[in-house]
Amino acid sequence: MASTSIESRLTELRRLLQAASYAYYALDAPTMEDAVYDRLYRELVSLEAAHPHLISPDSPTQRVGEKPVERFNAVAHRIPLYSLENAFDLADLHAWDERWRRLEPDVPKQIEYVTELKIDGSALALTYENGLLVRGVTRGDGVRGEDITPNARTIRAIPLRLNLAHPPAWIEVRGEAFLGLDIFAQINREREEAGDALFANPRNAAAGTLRQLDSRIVAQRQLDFFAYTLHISEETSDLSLPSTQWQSLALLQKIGFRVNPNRECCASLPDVETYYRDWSLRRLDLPYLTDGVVIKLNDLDLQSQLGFTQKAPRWAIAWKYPPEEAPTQVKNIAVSVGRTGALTPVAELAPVQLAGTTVSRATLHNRDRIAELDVWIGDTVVVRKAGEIIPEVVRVLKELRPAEAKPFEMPTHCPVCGEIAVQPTDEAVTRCVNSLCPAILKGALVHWVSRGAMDIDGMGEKIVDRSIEQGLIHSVADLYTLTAEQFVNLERMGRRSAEKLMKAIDASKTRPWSRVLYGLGLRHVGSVTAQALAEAFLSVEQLGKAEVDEISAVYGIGPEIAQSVYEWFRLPPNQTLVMQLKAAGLQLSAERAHPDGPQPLAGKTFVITGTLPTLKREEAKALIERAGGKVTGSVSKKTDFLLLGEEAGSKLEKAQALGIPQLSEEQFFTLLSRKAML
Ligand code: 0OW
Repeated sequence: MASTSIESRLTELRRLLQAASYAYYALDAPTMEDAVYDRLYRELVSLEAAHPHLISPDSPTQRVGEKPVERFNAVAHRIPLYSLENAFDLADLHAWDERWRRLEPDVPKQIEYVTELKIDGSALALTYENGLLVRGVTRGDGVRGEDITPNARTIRAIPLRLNLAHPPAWIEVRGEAFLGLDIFAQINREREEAGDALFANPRNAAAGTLRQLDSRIVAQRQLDFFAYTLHISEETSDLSLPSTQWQSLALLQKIGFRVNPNRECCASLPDVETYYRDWSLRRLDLPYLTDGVVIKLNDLDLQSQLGFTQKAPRWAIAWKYPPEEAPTQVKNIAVSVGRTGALTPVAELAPVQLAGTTVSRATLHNRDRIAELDVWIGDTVVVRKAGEIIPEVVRVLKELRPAEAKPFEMPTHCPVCGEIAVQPTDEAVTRCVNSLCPAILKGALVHWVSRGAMDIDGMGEKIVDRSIEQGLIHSVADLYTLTAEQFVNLERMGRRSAEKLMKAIDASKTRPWSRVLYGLGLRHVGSVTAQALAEAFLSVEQLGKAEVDEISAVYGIGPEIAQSVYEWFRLPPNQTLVMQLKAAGLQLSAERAHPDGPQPLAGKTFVITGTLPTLKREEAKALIERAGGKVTGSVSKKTDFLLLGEEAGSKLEKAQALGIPQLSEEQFFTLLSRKAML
């Protein structure tokens, strides 16, 4: 193609893709099938790859950075990013109204208020110059925030270029970045699996994600965004200065932003109250968290006359919804033992309706919390679920304590294995430290076979439980000495599935060293940390010999993790475990222990998508596995290559988003032969 026609094709593709994104995100009215979007996106990617000098910053392919940044710079907001005064009941709302009216007594009684749902996320300020996104800054302390532009660019609901033919020199847009409830639950499931701490609620998860140094992780988290404030430097032929908040919201949508649709322009405070009451229940069906209603005087001139207090605008107020709380009775307090041996007291409750769900258990966290609450078995307590997905006991209604109530004592021994439980001095948690404790062993096994670790299909929780109960397994190494007969003897395990399970266990021996390290379940060592450690220490011997400061010298590894790793390798049962795994032939070093023929793809994970020119998918899979590689069904940050055929699906976009290299079949063969010659 001649360069002009390439340029015009590139411009056309970008325009088509941007229009489709605008319709999908800003108007909530998709105009293009995903498959069509994928095809155009793929064409744009390959055209840009062939002509990198023609890539423009607003191209949809430029949303994800290549590698993590060291840190974010602090930036002063051009206009402070204020917070909001709170109202907790109708009286507070009227008090606010009287307060601002005392400052502007000439304002007529009858004026307009705009009501917006208060999104429970993290505020973000975006700057556009000549219509292009140039900066994204977190709220910070309201005066200065962190410049997290690479992360803002990954948020699909934030346009890289404004939908304006003649944009003003400068536009600033503010809004709330947030995580939908189902995305939030999925992120916590992944963190649970990775042994990382859970996010307490979507707000923390959004704020934490915005400040993530690696924008590829941000891109995976699918942050969303609702805009609510617009500042412009001057009018242009296609952007007139708004005179009300209502017009501002409409303009925000027009120029390319997602604006919350559940907004209203109310003619009086009683209408505001109606809106607040209507949404107090309806909001529980929304796919994102809200914690109140933001009420703003609609007239922008009046807003600027009223101005701001030290911390918030005088012309707006947040009428909060009370956290979801309900009283119920504590029937019993049970202690569960988690994968890390932590003894967690849980209140078993009389079932109660809370935030649209039936709650019958609530965490009591640890011994200290129980003492603080002074909760007894039989007490009536108030349970709360205000955005935190795990309900918790807030307070005890002591005046309702029945005569038969009994105080609860945290057990001194593990309820599962009977060994002494310890409470490290600097921790609130009580922990079982017997690495052979069935509860710990069960957690260790479930973790070991999980997808992110050794990925052993067919070893479900039931089989894990039965294998432990019947004394077949005392450590994860025992998996590799079991015979099919032993599995067959587990009730309801047929010969075929026993054989299949044996194959899956055997196949897990090719998992790379980093996955084995992650599978061992060292405290604070999630999958990302394990990868970093395995790249820094190429074998288990190297890591086992390393001093704390050598370990903490690895990028992203803090002293706490380093200490935990150092101590783990000095516990005799763990040293025995490592020896057994080595004897079983697992990958305990980055180089392949016993290569049987060339292993040019050892430790590499592939995803195959689309129809390859000559190879069938099964053939490609066999080639990869014979060369020591692994094939998985979905693209993730653990994927090393995407083997790309025709009519590839959305896996391509995800690979793009994660910066994962794509290979044509031809490049794949070259890789096989080239590496084989190394
Ligand atoms: N969270 C929200 C929201 C909203 C700003 C304008 C000036 C001061 C507050 O949905 N819909 N509208 C505003 O208006 N702020 C909101 O959230 C605030 C921003 C900073 C702290 C709160 O998250």
